[in-house]
Amino acid sequence: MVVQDKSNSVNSSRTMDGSQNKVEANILLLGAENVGKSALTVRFLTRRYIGEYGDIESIYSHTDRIDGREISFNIWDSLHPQNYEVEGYISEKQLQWADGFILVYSICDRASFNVVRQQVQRIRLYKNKLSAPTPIIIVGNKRDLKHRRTVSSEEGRLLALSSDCGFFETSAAETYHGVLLVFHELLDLIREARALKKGTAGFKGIVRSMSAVFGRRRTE
Ligand SMILES: Nc1nc2c(ncn2[C@@H]2O[C@H](COP(=O)(O)OP(=O)(O)OP(=O)(O)O)[C@@H](O)[C@H]2O)c(=O)[nH]1
Ligand SMILES: [Mg+2]
Repeated sequence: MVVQDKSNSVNSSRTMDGSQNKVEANILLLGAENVGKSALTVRFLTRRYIGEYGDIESIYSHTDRIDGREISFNIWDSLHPQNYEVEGYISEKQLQWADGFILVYSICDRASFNVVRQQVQRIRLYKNKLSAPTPIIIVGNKRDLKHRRTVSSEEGRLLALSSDCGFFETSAAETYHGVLLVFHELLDLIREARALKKGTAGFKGIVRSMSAVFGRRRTE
């Protein structure tokens, strides 16, 4: 198992004119075994589908330019832990590290859909103190295996709707474009969440300085 350790995300850096030019996003792929987490990651990074990926857990860094802005993706392709009593276990370290989550299930594997359901709940529970909702995209993978489908698109969409997540069905085996959409949509959600957080922080700052002023007046 190879896990490259990285400190928490550096959100952005500023150029000389003050505009934010570089964006960094930590993306964590979760889900049950064999659902295609590595296939999706490798598709996004290399555009290729190689078929077999082995039991490797890794954090990959990948830089891209989107709409003239440099985007630095850190992608943690996780392994589903064995022998944990809690179904859908996510470690504290993973929860802290990630700016956004891709929760993957296979449309042919109902048990993997239940794992995603548990993982959404765990993330929402852990992060519910934050002002902006944590970005999550639910992905039903192996769409090419329609004849073996056991989870309907509606069920996937409903879970996403009820838990404020994005939703895609993809086939890492068949398309690069669909996979690209998933990562780009998550990046958009991460940037929106950061903007929202900044707004709230600004408002909290105003409230704090007002109460400081009123506090001082009372003691004068
Ligand atoms: N038909 C089909 N097979 C897929 C697809 N995505 C992945 N697979 C296959 O499913 C198997 C598991 O894929 P992985 O990407 O290794 O799955 P994983 O979730 O990373 O698995 P672990 O790392 O062991 O938890 C491999 O044989 C892949 O080739 C897909 O979209 N369609
Ligand atoms: Mg894997």
